[in-house]
Amino acid sequence: MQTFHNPHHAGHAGQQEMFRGRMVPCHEVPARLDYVLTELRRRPLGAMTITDLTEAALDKGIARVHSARYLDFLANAWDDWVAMDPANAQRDALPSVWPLGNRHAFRNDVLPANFAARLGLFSFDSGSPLTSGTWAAARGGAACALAAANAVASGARSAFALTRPPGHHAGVDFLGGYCFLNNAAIAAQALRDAGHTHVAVLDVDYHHGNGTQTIFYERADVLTVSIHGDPATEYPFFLGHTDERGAGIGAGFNLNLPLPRGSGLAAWRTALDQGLQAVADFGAQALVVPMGLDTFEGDPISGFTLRSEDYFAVGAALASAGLPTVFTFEGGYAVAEVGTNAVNLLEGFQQVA
Ligand code: Q9C
Ligand code: ZN
Repeated sequence: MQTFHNPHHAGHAGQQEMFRGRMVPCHEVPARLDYVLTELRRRPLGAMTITDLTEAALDKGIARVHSARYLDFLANAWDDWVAMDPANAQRDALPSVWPLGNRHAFRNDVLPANFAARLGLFSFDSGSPLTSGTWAAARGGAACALAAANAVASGARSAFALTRPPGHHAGVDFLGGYCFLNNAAIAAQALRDAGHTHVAVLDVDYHHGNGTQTIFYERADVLTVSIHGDPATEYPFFLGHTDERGAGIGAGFNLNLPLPRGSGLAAWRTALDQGLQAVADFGAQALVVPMGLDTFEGDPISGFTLRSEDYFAVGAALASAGLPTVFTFEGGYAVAEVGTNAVNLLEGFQQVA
């Protein structure tokens, strides 16, 4: 399994996130990726590569998923933030005002001239700091996702996009949940564009993959499945329920498998089998796995109880789908264990594949 890793990831380094009325240290830190790289060097699964995708190919792949208005905002966000106040150069950009979504509240069609308002327009939480290196890091991650999709489209059994910030909470035109560009969606769309007629996304991060769900919600060519903490009590709260099945021609092509906080391996594996059955029934030709390791028992912000050794079986079950598979690195905040857990999953996959 070839790994594409992102040399720009460490430029995205938030200081603090808002949590219940106070600022707390960021959970989504550069060391997360370093632990995975270190473990992959100790237990190699294949070549480790930095992608040499052209800027033009990268722009094209990103624009297949995200809106021009949002990309323009992201590309200029840091400069606009500093232009508001030179002292902002020392502070992360975080939103503090939002337009809501219902049509009897605020408008979202008029682009505010004020950057703080624009930041709110394109965000859904105050836990996702935007920093000087965020755009380069997010772009580098999208490049990894595209390179991984290209490798799989060219015949590789699997490929791993090892990058941060993560992506599965980002939508067509919004950031949130530590995510800016939706790497998994970019990979899925690239697989479609490479000729795979049916692409499935099976999201195993602890949190519902709201961005990916909304991106493909009205499409029948990309099945989205997510196993996650019940949004009644767990982030991102406002999406991820079982009655969200897709809309229009996409009706029937979204499957949510929420589990109560506290769920362990047995319940989780039952959900995984349901998800894999849906992928098989769909007739998927390729699979994208947004790979969050925040289902781990030691995760500081999550509520499932998978143990490190359980991830071998998770990887093996994913391999049993028998599909060309792209993995994207998503959550997992038990920093010292995230490398072991990620490589356990990928090694479990590779041993069966
Ligand atoms: N103090 C991903 O796993 N809220 N995103 C956490 C904890 C945000 C998780 C609050 C969680 C986002 C990619
Ligand atoms: Zn997560």
